[in-house]
Amino acid sequence: MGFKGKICVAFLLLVATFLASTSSGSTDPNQEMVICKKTCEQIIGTDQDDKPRCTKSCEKYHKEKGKWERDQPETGTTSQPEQGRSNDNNPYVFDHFAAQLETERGNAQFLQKFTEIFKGIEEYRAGVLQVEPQTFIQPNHWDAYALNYVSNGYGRVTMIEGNSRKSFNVKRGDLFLVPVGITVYLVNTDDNERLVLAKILRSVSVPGELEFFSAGRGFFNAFSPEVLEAAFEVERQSIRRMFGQQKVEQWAFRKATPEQISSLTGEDEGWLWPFGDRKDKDRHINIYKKEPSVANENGILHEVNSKDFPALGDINVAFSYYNITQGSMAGPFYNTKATLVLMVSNGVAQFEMACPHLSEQASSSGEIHPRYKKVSSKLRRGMVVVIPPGHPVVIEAFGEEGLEMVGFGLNSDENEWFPLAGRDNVMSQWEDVALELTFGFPAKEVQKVIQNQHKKLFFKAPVRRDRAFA
Ligand SMILES: [Cu+2]
Repeated sequence: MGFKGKICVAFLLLVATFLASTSSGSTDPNQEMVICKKTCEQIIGTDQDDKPRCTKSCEKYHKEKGKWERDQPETGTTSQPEQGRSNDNNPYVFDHFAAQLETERGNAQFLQKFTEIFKGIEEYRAGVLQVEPQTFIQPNHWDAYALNYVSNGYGRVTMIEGNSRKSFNVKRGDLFLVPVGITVYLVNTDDNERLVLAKILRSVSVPGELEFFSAGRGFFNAFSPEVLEAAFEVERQSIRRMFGQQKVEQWAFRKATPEQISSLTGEDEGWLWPFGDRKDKDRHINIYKKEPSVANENGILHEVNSKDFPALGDINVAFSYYNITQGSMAGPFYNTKATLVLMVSNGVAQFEMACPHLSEQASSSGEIHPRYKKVSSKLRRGMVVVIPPGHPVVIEAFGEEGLEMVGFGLNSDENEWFPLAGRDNVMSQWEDVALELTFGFPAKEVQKVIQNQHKKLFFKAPVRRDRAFA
């Protein structure tokens, strides 16, 4: 029995309502909006000030979604999934994280395991950790590497590696890696802001199964008292007082006093082990430390890979952060090797992706064309889309605000991404003859199309009321 403990009754009700509303097929849009708003109250959101913004984004999302669905042609696209997990038509979209643990002081939520079409990334799990102000998370260790991106708030992280201890402060924009099995504790040091971490874990035991171990949660209780007496060389009474049954009920999130917090905070501390035979790798970095990889009026891309932050090599994940201007889009582009897990942290997105997998399924019923199915969906804050390697994709900031997305590239070792339009696009390197033989037109005509756009990656999005290609 591991990290499966308490699930908030409210959340169960929420899920039950959601499933009941969707089991009969399409969801009543009003009902869906109610659920979205409840989600703002209960699971999504970063701080109190964010709730009205979240609620407003539900309204926008449903308005845009309704418009978008009316605009969709009858065939050739897959629809928005209506359940908490990915649905059969669109296995790439996950519409929320499931709470594994919900307490007054914070919660931990994970996406379902990656299976079937996501072979090759089964070891990974995506999650979100939310910690209330002035809250301490008791020391624990996991059977997984954990890469954390601080998407809101302020905290202090401490890791124990053998005889050494390292503490550092984190804030929005920081990435930090907790190596597998290393004891870590964490405190939200702020008085008002909720600390929110977007997480990718990579299991080393059973693929995709996560187990965590915490002394505060009571793993010592699994042992016979006489064994503990012998191990600690103390009397039974001390053992009872220290590891007694009442401790089992305590959960890892604990309210800390201002005095406790101030004694836990301070400057970043280095390894205390003087002769460090361990790799003294930096465990944290700020994504804004480096210049953005791409920046123009339509968007900014920040990327961190294992060259910038060697600790990422341990988990084989690269990080990216897309900030797409309102009315703009990113792509088309594709990743050579990595599977990109994109989480919407703000705004409403529409993605379109060319997928040969789903069209293969279609071809078993005799249909051969089109070879690539357009997979598309609207995404709002708290939703996740998974883009497999090689798949061309476009992400558009939809609606009335900009779009922010946190991206984790899984199996990123030696991964590259290539634009398929605009500056540096793959086709711009092709020889004229290759262009002619591919498109069946003189190379000059093809060049006119593929070299017209001068921007890189981020472009102005189409005007949606005039859907020439819908
Ligand atoms: Cu596919």
